[in-house]
Amino acid sequence: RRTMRGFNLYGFNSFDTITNYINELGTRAPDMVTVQNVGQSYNGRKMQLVKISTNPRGRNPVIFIDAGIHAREWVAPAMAMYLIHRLTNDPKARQRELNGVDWYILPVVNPDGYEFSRSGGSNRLWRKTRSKSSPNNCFGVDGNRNYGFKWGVSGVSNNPCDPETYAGSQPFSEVETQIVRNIMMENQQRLKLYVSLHSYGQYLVYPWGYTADVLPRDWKKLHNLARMVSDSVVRAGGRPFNVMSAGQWYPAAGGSDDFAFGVVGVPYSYTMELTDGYEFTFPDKLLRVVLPQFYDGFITFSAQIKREFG
Ligand code: ING
Ligand code: ZN
Repeated sequence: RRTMRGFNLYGFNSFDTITNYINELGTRAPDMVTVQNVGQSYNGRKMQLVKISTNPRGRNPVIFIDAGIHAREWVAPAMAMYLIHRLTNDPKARQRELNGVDWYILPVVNPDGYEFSRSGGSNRLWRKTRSKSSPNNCFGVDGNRNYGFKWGVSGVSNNPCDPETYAGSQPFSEVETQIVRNIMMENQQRLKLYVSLHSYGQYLVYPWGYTADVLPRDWKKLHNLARMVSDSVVRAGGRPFNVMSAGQWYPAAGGSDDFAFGVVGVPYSYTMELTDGYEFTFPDKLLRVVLPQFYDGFITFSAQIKREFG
């Protein structure tokens, strides 16, 4: 279905198309949607946070979703946009997932990398940001190794030319991870659930990512909610998620979910890896099948946040 200036709900939209959609939504539904400018990417793309709320008090628990820290994982921004669409268009959402819970969504954390990956040819599998490091003139940092918690201790490269897991010259060297950190810190008190959307394998993982040897004290709460989310996706016809700590999958430090949990104090923090079987080139034809299935997982997330913090 096509809505709003070329935006394709079941497609991989350009960053500009996504930005236009967001701004139009803010104009059309100002009672529900607030668009906040949160800064500019390394290459100067304007990044906007979509705040969706039907609650007047301004004291509700906040769910923060980000997507697209990894350039090539196109399903993640598509899911974020589908979430925005459903939350603002589904009449049931007002009584259900929006009732008593505010949603903050940043659909493309790494717009420079996303557009580089979209530009075709050998760039399709680009993962990192597009910042230039000196003196070697290589490009990009792995945003999900760049956060300031146990930075660099595992699963990283310190070579700026490594195409996958270069952690950066220091924690938060990247403006894009600074932007996400600032959103978290500004909303620290109300932030109760953070989900970072990726797309590689069907995994729903929680802290700690930096090690396989330690679990958080209340890991069972994290684990049980992830299982409930997975079950609701299965009930909607989707495939189950592999649920474990990120480190049990493979240890990697400097991830956003560890930072949210360990530094910001967000009680529920996850990395959600959407779809399996297609690696980084999930066919757009199948988005209309999987996005609604994943959406049911977010209904389950919000029900728990409302029960516990509403
Ligand atoms: N996977 C994640 C990555 O950044 C991950 C896995 C999650 C690692 C959380 C550390 C913390 O490598 C993908 N596909 O990006
Ligand atoms: Zn990823």
